[in-house]
Amino acid sequence: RGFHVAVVGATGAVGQQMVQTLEKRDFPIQKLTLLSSARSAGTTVKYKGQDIIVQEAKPESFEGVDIALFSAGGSVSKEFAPEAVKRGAIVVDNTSAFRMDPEVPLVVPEVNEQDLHLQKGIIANPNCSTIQMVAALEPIRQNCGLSKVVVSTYQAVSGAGAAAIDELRTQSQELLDGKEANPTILPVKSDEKHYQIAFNAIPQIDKFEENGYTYEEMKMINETKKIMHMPDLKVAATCVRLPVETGHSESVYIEVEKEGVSAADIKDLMAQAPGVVLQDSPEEQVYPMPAYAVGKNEVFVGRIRKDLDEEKGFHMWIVSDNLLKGAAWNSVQIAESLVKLEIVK
Ligand code: 11C
Repeated sequence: RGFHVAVVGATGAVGQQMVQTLEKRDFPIQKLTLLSSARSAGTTVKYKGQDIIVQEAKPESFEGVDIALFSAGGSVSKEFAPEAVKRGAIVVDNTSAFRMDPEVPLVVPEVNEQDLHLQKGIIANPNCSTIQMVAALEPIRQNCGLSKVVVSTYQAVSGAGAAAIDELRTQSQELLDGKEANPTILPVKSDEKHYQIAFNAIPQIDKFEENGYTYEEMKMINETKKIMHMPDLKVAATCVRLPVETGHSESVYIEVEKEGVSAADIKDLMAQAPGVVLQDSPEEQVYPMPAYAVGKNEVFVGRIRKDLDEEKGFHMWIVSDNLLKGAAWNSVQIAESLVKLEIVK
């Protein structure tokens, strides 16, 4: 016995990881339907040694589907997620299309798995940089309270999709060969200007909002408050793209509510936190790094220090594979929770 699972956007950077994660976790699948835009339809994707042909997504594609994992862009989700729900599927959507909809739970299982019971057909998977941060912050909130978060990110190009990975690779080689960079994708494909990412750092991820923050920064701010059920939490974010292929890193400053918390207390919390691995041993140069987090489902935390001026302030460094915990693994983990909680039967 298993479920009919559909992956929408199966040929994308995240979609491919979703298929691989379903296979690695041995998710109970009776039938797997792989869907994409017309452009990528007809290609094949391997699942358990079999070549599965990717089909163009149409409303009828969702007939009989129990769980549909979407990662093909917001417009595809807006068009097809309601069609899937109409046909009885539960949708786990990895785009920003429905995240802030009050009717849609926004879930990181380590933080707010019980919100899944509120679902009305669509469940949203948060933004990658938000997921890894809240997974680490939730045990601190539970034990010490949390009043303020200031985060600066160091994000990998794979967050912007397969074309951005190609751009980093091609451009790095061109520059090493003494040629000129010819950027066309980053920071935002549809924006007027494009900048070199190889050997550079770009302080723009997604479009600018009227308040001077980028959409990525506002996602981190708004999604964190929603997932942690803390509408009044003070959150500020600065999001930066680096020439790293996969693995987002974050420098996070927090202020707790409880008096007398030490860095050792925060380290103990991280060592016990579900889905989190503590890598913090300065004397042995042990700290998280994206190159070593790639391919792993966990969130890695280190460099935990008490602020030198603020008694309740702490600094930490949080790293995770943005395509796995930040996207594919969190989506499959939500699907596993749906089965465990008997929301899909
Ligand atoms: C990035 N965080 O690194 C973005 C990608 O809202 O799911 C994920 C976009 C999203 O570019």
